[in-house]
Amino acid sequence: MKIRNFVVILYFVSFAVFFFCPLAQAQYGGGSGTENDPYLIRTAEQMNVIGASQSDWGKHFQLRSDIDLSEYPGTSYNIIGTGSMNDSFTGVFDGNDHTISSLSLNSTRQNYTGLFGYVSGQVMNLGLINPEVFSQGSNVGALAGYLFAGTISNCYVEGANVFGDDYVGGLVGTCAGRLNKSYSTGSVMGDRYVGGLIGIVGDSTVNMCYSRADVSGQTEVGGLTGTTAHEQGVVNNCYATGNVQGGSYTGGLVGQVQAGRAFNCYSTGSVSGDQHIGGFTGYIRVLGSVIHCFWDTQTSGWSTSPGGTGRTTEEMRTITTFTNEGWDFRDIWTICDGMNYPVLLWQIPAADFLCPDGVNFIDFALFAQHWLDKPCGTANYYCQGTDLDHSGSVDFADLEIFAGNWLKGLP
Ligand SMILES: [Ca+2]
Ligand SMILES: [Ca+2]
Repeated sequence: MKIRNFVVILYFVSFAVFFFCPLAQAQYGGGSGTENDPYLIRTAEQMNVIGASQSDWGKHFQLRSDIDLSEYPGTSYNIIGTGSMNDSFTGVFDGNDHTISSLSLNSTRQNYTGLFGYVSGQVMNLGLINPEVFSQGSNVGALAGYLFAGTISNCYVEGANVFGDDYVGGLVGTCAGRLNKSYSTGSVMGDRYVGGLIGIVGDSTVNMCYSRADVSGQTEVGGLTGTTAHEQGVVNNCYATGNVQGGSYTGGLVGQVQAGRAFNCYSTGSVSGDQHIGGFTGYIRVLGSVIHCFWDTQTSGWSTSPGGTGRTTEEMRTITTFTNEGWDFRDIWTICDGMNYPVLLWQIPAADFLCPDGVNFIDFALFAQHWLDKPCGTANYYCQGTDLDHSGSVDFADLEIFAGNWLKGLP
């Protein structure tokens, strides 16, 4: 009997060990943190655990729902990746096309402030809605304070309210990695190196990004970035439309091109400041270059810029202005010729069938015209695109997608 009891107890102990060990990971919504089985994040509480679990900063994460962080205001949210290299987020965070809203940070001594403080891993497919970030330190961005040798792609911040000291950007404070297909809207304020998307571009490649954020600062202030500061730094196929208010070294796209290059970019925002101001950039140093770039002389209020070519609003809305300089309107850019400025192909919302830019009544009229049409397929371009889910017919499922895109993509 005794042996039998022992076996029963052993059985229960094994049972408990087997089933309760995974509770160690129950702080997340599932997964084991590997590439094939990432930790799943479903709640604000789970999101806030990551920053407190430094041993997980090299793991894989995936968002499984939209998250509202408003219950973690001030200093209560745990920033992920708090320091420099040794305290960096080196893992992979896949937002899975979800959003995180109401991130609210108020940091006084922290030197790397954002949803992520210091990133040398990957962050992708994530949207931040209405973040409020306030820091009395440097390297401040709603998504990441500092990106070092990592990659951020398909990320955005809408309605940013970002305030910091130096190296302040709507999305990323200091960018010394790769930033692709990302954008920002809202407002950004700082002292030095302040940009709508990025505070400062170091040894970095920034590709197909844009900013509509308004920017203000003291020196090195730009619609997209405050400064490009490294010989290897490149900003390719980007644009900025926000208004820029600076002191010195202030421009519609880049405050100062210290080193590196801006290539195939444009800006349209109004620019104001005291010294070294220009429609596109305020100043270009010897190691810097601006190639095939433009700014709008009317909306910027500037007929001069040390780099770029000034064009009227009408010319800025004409495709040949850009194709004459070799811009790619097949795979990278698109334009409603004569109506809108060029935009990036990747940013066009699904239901924006017709010009002008944005999903409005003109697009709806085409949708209505194809209502209940079938069959839709490759032969008729899925009923001119109105079979949004490619199901073969235009019906309520497509209407739901259309409604979800309503008014998106307006200039
Ligand atoms: Ca449209
Ligand atoms: Ca359909």
